[in-house]
Amino acid sequence: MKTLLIASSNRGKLVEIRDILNGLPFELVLPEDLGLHVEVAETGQRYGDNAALKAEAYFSASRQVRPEGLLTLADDSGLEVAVLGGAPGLYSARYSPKPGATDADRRRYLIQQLEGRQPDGEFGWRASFHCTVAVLGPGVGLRLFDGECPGEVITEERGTGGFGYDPIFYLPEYGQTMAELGEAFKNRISHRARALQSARPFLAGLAQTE
Ligand code: ITT
Repeated sequence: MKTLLIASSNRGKLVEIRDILNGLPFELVLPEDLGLHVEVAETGQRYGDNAALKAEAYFSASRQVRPEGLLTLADDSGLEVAVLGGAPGLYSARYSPKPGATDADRRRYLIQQLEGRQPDGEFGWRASFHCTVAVLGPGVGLRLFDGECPGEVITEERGTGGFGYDPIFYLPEYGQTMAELGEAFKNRISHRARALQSARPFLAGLAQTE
């Protein structure tokens, strides 16, 4: 079975990617399984640029394990809030001035930025999650796949599932936050699920090749 390296250091993402890609004939490996520690400067201006930077860095590091390198999949994602002009967007993972900030700190910081701003949604502030997945490998040129999931940011934290901004990201359609949906359902409708669903036929094709 072919190996697919999941190029991320975010545990929440790793768990979800593993679940969403379930059923594809790949052995999924994580950087830690291979003893790889890769730091990537996310200097791109778009999710696709950063996803490509991550895929390239991990693909290149995977040559330590196998000379031709491993097929590699990276994810760059973020939350865009309309009244904040699309912030935190590309900076979602770094959106708090506090050193060593946690996901909870970033959620609090986001709510602070929204204080005093008129809600533009039915329940809070209109927002959407974005994800771009990059795939790169030996003899496989870079491919990008996008996914989006619209919703609203609310001030009350609800639910314990998922990670990041999930407890304050409300989906009016389902009457729940992303953290209340449950893993299986989030992994059908999330921005990451949508990006990976569109990558699936391409990945399935690669699994057939020698
Ligand atoms: P890697 O680069 O190692 O994959 P990262 O956390 O730095 O991990 P990103 O630069 O793509 O990854 O930042 C994405 C951030 O956007 C993430 O840290 C969360 O704060 C937020 N985010 C992305 N997807 C999310 C999701 O499904 N639910 C909640 N928050 C999410």
